[in-house]
Amino acid sequence: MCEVAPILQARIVMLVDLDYFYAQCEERRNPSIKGKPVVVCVYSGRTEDSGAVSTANYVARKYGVKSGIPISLAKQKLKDVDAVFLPVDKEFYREVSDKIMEILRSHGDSFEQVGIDEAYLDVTQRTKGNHQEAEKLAETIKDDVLTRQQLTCSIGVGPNKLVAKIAADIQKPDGLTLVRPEEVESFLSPLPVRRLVGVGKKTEKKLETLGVRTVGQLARLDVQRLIEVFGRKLGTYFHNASLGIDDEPVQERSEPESVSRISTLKEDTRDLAVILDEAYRLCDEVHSRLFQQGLVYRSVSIYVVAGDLSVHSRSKTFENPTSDLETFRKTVKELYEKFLSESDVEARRVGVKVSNLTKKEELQKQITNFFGSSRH
Ligand code: DGT
Ligand code: CA
Repeated sequence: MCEVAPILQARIVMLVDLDYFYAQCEERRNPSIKGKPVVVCVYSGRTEDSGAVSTANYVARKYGVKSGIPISLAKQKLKDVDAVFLPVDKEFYREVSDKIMEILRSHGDSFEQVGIDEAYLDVTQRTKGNHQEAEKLAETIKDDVLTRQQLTCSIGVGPNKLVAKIAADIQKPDGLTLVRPEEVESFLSPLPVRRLVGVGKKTEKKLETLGVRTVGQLARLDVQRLIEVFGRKLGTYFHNASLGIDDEPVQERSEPESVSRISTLKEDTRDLAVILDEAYRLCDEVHSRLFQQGLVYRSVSIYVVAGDLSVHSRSKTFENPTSDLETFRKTVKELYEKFLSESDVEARRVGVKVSNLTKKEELQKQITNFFGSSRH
C-alpha cells in the first residue's frame, strides 16, 4: 500500500501593524494636537535639539520627517509650521500596546507579537479558509481596535507571514490589503527587493550587481547562483521569498520570564483603595494572560512609579507555584500595604508582575513523576 502525504491546508495569515504608533498614542492622549505635524523624539540631552526622530505622524511625513532623522533636521523641515515635538514615553506606549495585543490575540487561532506594534494572526480555522470571511474579520479587528483603544491600524492578509507583512505595508495608514494565493506572483513581482524581510541596503546592492531590482527578477534568477553569492541558507531563503513561499508558523514566542502590567492613575495618590482598584484590574489582565498560555507563577511583585518618576517595588516568592487569582490579588494587597507603611511617596503609576513562571503541564509532569512510584 502506498502512503498518501496529507495535503496541507492553505493558511490565511494576517499582519496587523499599528499606524505611526508612538505619535498616534500621543494624539490619543492629547486630541488637540491631531491635524498638526507630531514628531516623537529621542532626545540625547547633549544640546536642546540633539537626538533623533523616533516616529512622526502622517502630517509630519508630508514634510519629509521620518524615523531616524536628526531632530534638528526635522525642525528645519517644519520651520514655519505649527508642529508638535514630544519626547518618547515608552511606558505609556507599552501600556497601550499591551491592551491592543490582548484584543488582537482574541481574534486569532494563534497569535505572535512582533515588536511593540505588530502582530501576526493565523485565522485559517475561524474563517474556514475563506478569503471573504478573512476580509470581514480584518474589518472587525480594525473596528474593535478603534472602538476600544481609539487607534487605527493597517492589516495585510495573505497565505503566510511573508506575504501578509508585505501586504500590510501597501496601504497605510488605516489600510487593508488582501492577497489571495493565486495573486501572490503578480502581487510580489513588481515590488523592489527591499520589500522582502531580510533584504537590507547591502543585499540590495549585491542583487543589483546581479541585475536584480524587483522580486520578479529575483524569482527568475537561478537558485544555484543565489547560493553561490549568499550561501546555502540565505540563498535558498531569498529564492523562496521571491516566490512568496514561507512555511513559518504563527506561534507565540517562547515562554516569557515574567508577565506584567502597569497603569497610570487619574491622579497621584497614597490611597490604598484607589491603588488596589487599579491594581486588581491589572491582576485580572495578567491572570488571563497566564491562563491563555497555561502558565503558573511563583513570585509576585508590585511597582510604584512616583511623581518624580522614581521606581519602587516589593516582591514575594512562594515555595510552590500557583495559578490562583485570589492568591495573586491577596499578595498584591499585602505588598501595597507594606509599601505604603514603609514609604511616603505618592503613586503616579502602579504595576503588578508575576515571575518564576512554569508551564502548567511541566508542573503536572513533575508532580506525576514525584508521586507516580507510590501510586499503584
Ligand atoms: P507606520 O507603521 O509606518 O505607520 O509607522 P510607525 O511609527 O508605527 O513605524 P514602525 O511600525 O516601523 O515602528 C513602530 C514604532 O517603533 C514607532 O512608532 C516608533 C518606533 N521606531 C520605529 N523606527 C524607529 C527608529 O528608527 N528609532 C526609534 N527610536 N524608534 C523607532
Ligand atoms: Ca507601525
